[in-house]
Amino acid sequence: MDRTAQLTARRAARAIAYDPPPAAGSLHVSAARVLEGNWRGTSTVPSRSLYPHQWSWDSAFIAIGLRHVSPLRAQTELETLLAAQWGDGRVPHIVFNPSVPLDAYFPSPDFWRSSTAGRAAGAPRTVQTSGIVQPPVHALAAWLVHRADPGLSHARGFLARVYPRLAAWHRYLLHRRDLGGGGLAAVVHPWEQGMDNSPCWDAPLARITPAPARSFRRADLDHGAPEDRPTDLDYGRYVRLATDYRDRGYADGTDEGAARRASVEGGGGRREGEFAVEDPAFNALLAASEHALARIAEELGATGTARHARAERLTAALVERLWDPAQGMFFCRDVRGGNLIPERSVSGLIPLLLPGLPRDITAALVGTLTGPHFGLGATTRLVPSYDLLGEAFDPHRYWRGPAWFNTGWLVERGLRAHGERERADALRSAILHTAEATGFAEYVDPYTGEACGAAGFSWTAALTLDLLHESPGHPAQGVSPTGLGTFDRSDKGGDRG
Ligand code: 9WN
Repeated sequence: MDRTAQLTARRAARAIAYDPPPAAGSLHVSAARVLEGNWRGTSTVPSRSLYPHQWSWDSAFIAIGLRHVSPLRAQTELETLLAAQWGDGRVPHIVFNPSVPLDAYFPSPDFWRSSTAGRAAGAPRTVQTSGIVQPPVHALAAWLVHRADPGLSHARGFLARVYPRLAAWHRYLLHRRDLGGGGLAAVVHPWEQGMDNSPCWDAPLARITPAPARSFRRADLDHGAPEDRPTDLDYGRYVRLATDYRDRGYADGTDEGAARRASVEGGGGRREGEFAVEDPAFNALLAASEHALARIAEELGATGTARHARAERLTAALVERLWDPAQGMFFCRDVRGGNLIPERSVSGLIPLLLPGLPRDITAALVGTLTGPHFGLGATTRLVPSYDLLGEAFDPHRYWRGPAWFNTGWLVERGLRAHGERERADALRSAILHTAEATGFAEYVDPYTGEACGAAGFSWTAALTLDLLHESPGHPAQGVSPTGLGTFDRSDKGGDRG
């Protein structure tokens, strides 16, 4: 059967029904049990087998769910991550657990050498981390965690302690990472964007000379099926990019001083990174988090006006630089090539999360989400990570088609924020059913819901808890769907102080 016939047969076979959400009680208990099992004392591992350290955006999603079980642990999760922040403001994508053997995950601390190679950029001395970043979900998470138990938060001075770190983190992204000069942050490695193996990276990665496969040993293949994971060639390129960045002292394009210092200290040349991409989800999360940071500032008695304005500027820059009206979605921009990358990824739908998006854009995004490329409510019940009709589509391979729960959660929030209640309810219900049926799988086949990757995955359990507790009839403590309050046009100039 050719590809089109296969797709038609699948579509015909699958009538997408709306099932009511599963019973909350037992699902809460099993989700909480996953988080309990993955808790390591001050933070949570994404997966016991595959990812045995602390990951940055995982921890933000985990904290969003953990707040419904233990607000104290949720605060601690974020504080542990932020304690490993670098002097230049970057929040590393991995904080390593020193008691885990080096060969349990690759690349390990001896590859990143953060405390030496990252010295000029202000890497911490006592804790080992990676040198790249992940999407900035943290201020949003901190705000939601605070709202879950404001009394505890005030008593512990939670917001006052995390605010300066979150502000420095956003400053790093907005200044050091504006590599395209258009007001958006660029990622310098596919791992930074979080959707590692997305077809969006294929073209910019093709320019990178891969590190030889024999020069490193992949630990992911000890746990994951090779046909679901990135190829050795992809890994060779990931390793090359990370090695070059490390050898430049983790200096960014605009960070000449650090590059010079690294060079003097024997860190290698000052060659600019060959990979730089402006990604819609990364920047939408930055804008959403900037709104959340404004709320935090207001809660601390300061004004949030400038931050809200910055979030609106980011939203405008997203539209100006990454929106394609003809395709009805956002695309990645290859900063080195100067062009939009014509691959449809779930990342291009995530700006739906933003309250300040013009109405014609949100309508077009919903059209694309429910149209043939993503099929939500027609051929799929969860949001695929990549274009169902794309050349590179594969329902099982990492970020090249399967549905993830964090992106589903973001799209659900976006639909709800823009008044698409029925679609949001259906997606919420599908996420809850699938999480339960798969034992909180890392990701699933977008057509069949078949479990893929690791089981007992932390953000799947955490976001299940969040959807259970933020049920449509009972929005927790009056928090809006995005957790940001209402920032639509009618609200402008409201309580921003
Ligand atoms: C590299 C931990 C992380 C997630 C990413 C996911 C995967 C790592 C890997 O696992 O990435 O950071 O080894 O593939 O793609 O989104 O944060 O769960």
